[in-house]
Amino acid sequence: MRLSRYFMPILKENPKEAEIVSHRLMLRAGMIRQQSQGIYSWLPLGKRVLDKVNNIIREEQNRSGAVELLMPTLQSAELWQESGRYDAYGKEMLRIKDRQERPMLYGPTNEEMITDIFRSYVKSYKNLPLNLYHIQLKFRDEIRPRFGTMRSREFLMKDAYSFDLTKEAAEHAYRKMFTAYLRTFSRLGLRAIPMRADTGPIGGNLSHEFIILAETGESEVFSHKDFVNFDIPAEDISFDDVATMQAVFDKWTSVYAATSEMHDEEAFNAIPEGDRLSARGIEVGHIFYFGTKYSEPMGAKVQGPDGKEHLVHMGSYGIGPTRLVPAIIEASHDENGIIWPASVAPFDVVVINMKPGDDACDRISQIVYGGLQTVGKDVLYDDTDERAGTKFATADLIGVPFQVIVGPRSAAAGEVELKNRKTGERETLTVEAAMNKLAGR
Ligand code: P5A
Repeated sequence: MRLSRYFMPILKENPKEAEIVSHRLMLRAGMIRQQSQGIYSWLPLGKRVLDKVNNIIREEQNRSGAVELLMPTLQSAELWQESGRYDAYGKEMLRIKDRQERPMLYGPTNEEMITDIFRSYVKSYKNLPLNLYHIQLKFRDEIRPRFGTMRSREFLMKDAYSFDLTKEAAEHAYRKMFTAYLRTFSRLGLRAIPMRADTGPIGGNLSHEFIILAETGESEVFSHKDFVNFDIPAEDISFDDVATMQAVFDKWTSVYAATSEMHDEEAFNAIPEGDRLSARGIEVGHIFYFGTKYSEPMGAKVQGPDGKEHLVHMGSYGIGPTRLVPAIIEASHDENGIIWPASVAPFDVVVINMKPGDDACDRISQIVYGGLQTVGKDVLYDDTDERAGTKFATADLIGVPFQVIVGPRSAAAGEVELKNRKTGERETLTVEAAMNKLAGR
């Protein structure tokens, strides 16, 4: 992508409304724009990051055996009247009427709708286990939307829903998602701690929030320090093996961790003082097992091996991609801007042409830009006429992992400078050496 033809509205000044660093940097880097309170557009640079986050989530959901579909944002009130949540959900639900005066709502979550899909098609235990997910916008009329897309009113959620014949099978489904979440957050460059959590309006009594530690987090959390050293389950782990999933779950729940709502002061104080972690955190995922809470009122039953009808046991599993993007920035930035983990960086490399119009600079920039694209890299080519200082500041602000700096003197000698955004390390290399180094990453 040539920067001169891209749309990346960088702000020079710090936006006044931004209270936390991720919000400030997302606005300054031209990633998002507020359209009305708690409702955002994702501008091209932000959209690239969001897509990469979604793809990692999708890969790990698929790996664990979940199946993707897409449900609508608008739902009929009838479904929610069946489950009994239409009245219970309160003011957070945006209620709408269509032209026939039929009550509709903008979905804050999809337990009812997925249960309706399930009951319409699945009639036998032979089609279980089943886990269906989608990545779709939600709306919750939060009292206090704040911190940009960290807590917004319209936000993206990956929500998965599992269906099983028995409680035991449903608990295995829960542990599969638990494992998939550990892998997902790790691939996003985050260390998330699963914590026993309150279930709120979703219901049930088994629930974990996945929390990443950050000073600006909205949740107060208490845990054992050991989590920092736990191994992340490997890519080839067997999701279908009950004992394997149980072992991952047991390990990751073996030491104390809880949010303030579930905090047990006595259990926490039993941890040796030096191993206690009392901090703030950001909830990036939340999983629930709620048994027959929805299948019972909505009549979602399958025929079991005994020939009898059984209510299905369900769980639901949420991740907030539009919250994860700022959460990643909270965890990874410096005074000059964002430092993206390679897995979600909007571009892999930015080629900075210091003097567009100079033959050697144009030629070498083009070789690097074209060559790296050929080997599958996402490359941003800064071919604009901005001053050198501005170009460097922009490259640092948007946090692309590598910068290839093409200046007139080095270009004439067939060399470029390669800068690592994270370490700040710079080295002068021949064009070929720089390209080989970047292509190999
Ligand atoms: C689980 C999936 C649920 O809604 N039903 C379907 C269950 N869980 S939850 O905890 O309420 O939300 C899941 C995740 O969505 C993100 N999230 C938000 N992100 C941005 N702004 C918000 N206002 C917001 N509310 C929830 C969080 O990542 C949460 O863990």
